[in-house]
This record gives sequence, C-alpha cells and structure tokens, in this order.
Amino acid sequence: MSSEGRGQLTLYSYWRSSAAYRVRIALYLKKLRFKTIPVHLVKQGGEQHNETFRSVNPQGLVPVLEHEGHVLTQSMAICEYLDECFEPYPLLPSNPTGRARVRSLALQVACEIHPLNNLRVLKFLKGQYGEAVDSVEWMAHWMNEGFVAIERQLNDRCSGQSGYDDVRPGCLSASSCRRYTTQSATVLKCQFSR
Ligand SMILES: N[C@@H](CCC(=O)N[C@@H](CS)C(=O)NCC(=O)O)C(=O)O
Repeated sequence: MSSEGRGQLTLYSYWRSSAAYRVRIALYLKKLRFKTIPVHLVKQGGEQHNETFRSVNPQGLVPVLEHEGHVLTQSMAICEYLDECFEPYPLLPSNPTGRARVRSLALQVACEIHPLNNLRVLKFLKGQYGEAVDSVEWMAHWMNEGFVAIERQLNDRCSGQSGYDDVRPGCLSASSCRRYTTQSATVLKCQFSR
C-alpha cells in the first residue's frame, strides 16, 4: 500500500544523527512522504532532554516515528515497521537467509558500532575522564574495528563467496550511512575508500 492512504508519517529527527539517517534512508528507499520534527541534540544542552520530548520518547533519543497514533522508537524497529506496513520497494530480501544477512549487517552498525560512539556516551567519557580520553581516537577505534569486519563480509559478497547477492545496496547503506562524516572521518576514509 502507498503512504497516501495510510496516514501521516512524522519523524522526530536530527540531521547529524546516524540512527535518524537509517530511518530517513528507509523512508526514501520506500518512496514514502513524511513530515520532520527537528530535535536539536546539541543546542541549549540538547532538546532531547526537554520534558516535551521525553514525553514522546522517555529514552531521550531520536529517531521517533509517529504513525496512525502509534509512537515508535529504535531505528531498526522503525525500518522493519515501514517495510511491513508499506509493501512496495521492500527493504529486506524475500528469503529467510537473505533477511538474516541484511539484519546481521545492519545490527553490526546499530548495536555494536553506534552505541559506543553516541553523544551521551562521549559526554560521559569526557565528564569522567576529561583530557585522559581522546574521544576521536575512541570513536575511530570502534568504527574501524566494526567496518573492517563489514568490509570483509562485503568483499566475500563481491567475490560470490558468502551468498550476499540478495542484499540490496540500499539496505546496507541505511545501516552504515554516514560512516565518513564524523570527526574520525579522515582516519576511516583512508581505510574504506572504495
Ligand atoms: N539504538 C537507537 C539509538 C538512537 C540514538 O542513539 N540516537 C542518538 C542520535 S544518533 C541520540 O538521540 N542521542 C542523544 C544523546 O545521546 O543525548 C536507534 O537505533 O534508534
């Protein structure tokens, strides 16, 4: 079904949030129209901490999707919700193995790499350890480790060794977008420049 007959999609989002990017990319891949409510994560200490936003998402995180009276959080849950509600342009392959592979790649970013580099984690590290911790080095370390493994899996895919043929490039970019756009970009870009 198209988005036209299914009610307004509203996304609470911040332009630099990689989790919100995942959902925005999924929305665009599925050609769905949506309204954006910006939540500035930095200005005035971060709008995610306001009671108004906490009443929408008690976790104080973007993205949040509102649809037909439902309030949905967690980017991967939102992407799968969109895929289930709106059939055209599927994000996941039609077979169970393909779906497991796509989910695995996406979760490697969403559950392993991203949480360690999140704003609140970096703030805590700086608050606790100050100059003793180099947050850029910290981010680069976890991103490098994660993306080395992902690149290796994709190389296997390119050489036809691991059966990744059914993984749509868009699905992966929804999970791994913005890998070059953080402060540690320079380090990573050199290593993952294809
Ligand atoms: N696992 C969550 C992560 C959401 C998340 O961490 N969002 C970040 C932006 S990328 C955020 O809102 N951070 C606010 C903060 O750290 O204060 C998801 O995938 O949706």
